[in-house]
Amino acid sequence: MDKKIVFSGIQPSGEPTIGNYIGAIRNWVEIQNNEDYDSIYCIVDMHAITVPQVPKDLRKHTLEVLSLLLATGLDPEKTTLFIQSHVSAHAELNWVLNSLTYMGQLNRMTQYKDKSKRFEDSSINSGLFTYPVLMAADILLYQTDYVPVGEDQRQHLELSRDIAERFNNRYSETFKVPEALIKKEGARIMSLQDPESKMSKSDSNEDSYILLLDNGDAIRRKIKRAVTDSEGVVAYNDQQKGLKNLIDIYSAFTNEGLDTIVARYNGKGYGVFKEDLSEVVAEGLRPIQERYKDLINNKDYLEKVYKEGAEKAEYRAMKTLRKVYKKIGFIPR
Ligand code: AQP
Repeated sequence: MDKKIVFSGIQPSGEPTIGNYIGAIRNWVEIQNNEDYDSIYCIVDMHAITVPQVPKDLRKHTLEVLSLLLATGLDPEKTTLFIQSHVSAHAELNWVLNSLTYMGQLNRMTQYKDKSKRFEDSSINSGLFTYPVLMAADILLYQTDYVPVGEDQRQHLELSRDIAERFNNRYSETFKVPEALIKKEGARIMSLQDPESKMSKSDSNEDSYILLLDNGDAIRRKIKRAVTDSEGVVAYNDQQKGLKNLIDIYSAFTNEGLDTIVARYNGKGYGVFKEDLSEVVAEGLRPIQERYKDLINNKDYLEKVYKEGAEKAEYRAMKTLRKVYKKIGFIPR
């Protein structure tokens, strides 16, 4: 039986948060270890420049993200792991798909609306607007069956499907139409400071997120400051959104059911719960952080991983791109 192809990406727009980890990265590791899947994971630096980046920080974050992906358990022997800008087919297919995507569709994208609110009008660029088209190119180049993402990416995935179908209808069957793979648990980890918006690595308020590289003290401080409510009862419901998010995080790190956690803290205050949660998160991140320390200092190994990854990815991506160019009427070189 043919293995199902899985593709996903992460932006090196900062250090990954526990939201990226719970909603995406830990699922990637699980998929990599499942024989039914052939997985491809990409550090999407071209997506990251759609908001302002300091060049030396972008380089630093790209290697940090690569080291963290390896530290969480991605294995280049089992998966294809590469940096987006190393495979030029992404930019090339992006251009073709741009010519197939309607402005009205992009205008409806909520991530664009949210992100453009965070920046001055003068720094909102057309790359931010067409971000989902580049994402479609990433996915469609590899004839992807499944895309494991957090809930925030569902709308972008729908657009990728639309674009694939439109191309197939116009030029004949070329792309596989991908499906989102969104786990119910942890699909949307919220900001610790505003439980109405999702946790994001580029949030300007450091207390809103926990980074995978935060030490025990930082984790304790941020969880202590996390917004809750005045009910004083540890319960899981939509009226106590801050607490609900903290219970989701607890559950993600311990694999315990929500009821078990709520029952354990019955009659205890938020202080005890938050103290224990800090311990749970710090303990959960410790082995990742230890492996990370070795990896980030091994530049030769990191270079070997991303170079070999790019070669494998390029071979596959070019097969699709050649087909696309032929179908739309470009003359082969
Ligand atoms: N808060 C979250 N909860 C669950 N999943 C999340 N993801 C992101 N935030 C959460 C998932 O992580 C993967 C990689 O995300 P990304 O870096 O490509 O872009 P993003 O979704 O825009 O993540 P951030 O952290 O919010 O980055 P910035 O601040 O740069 O925009 C995706 O699968 C995403 O669903």
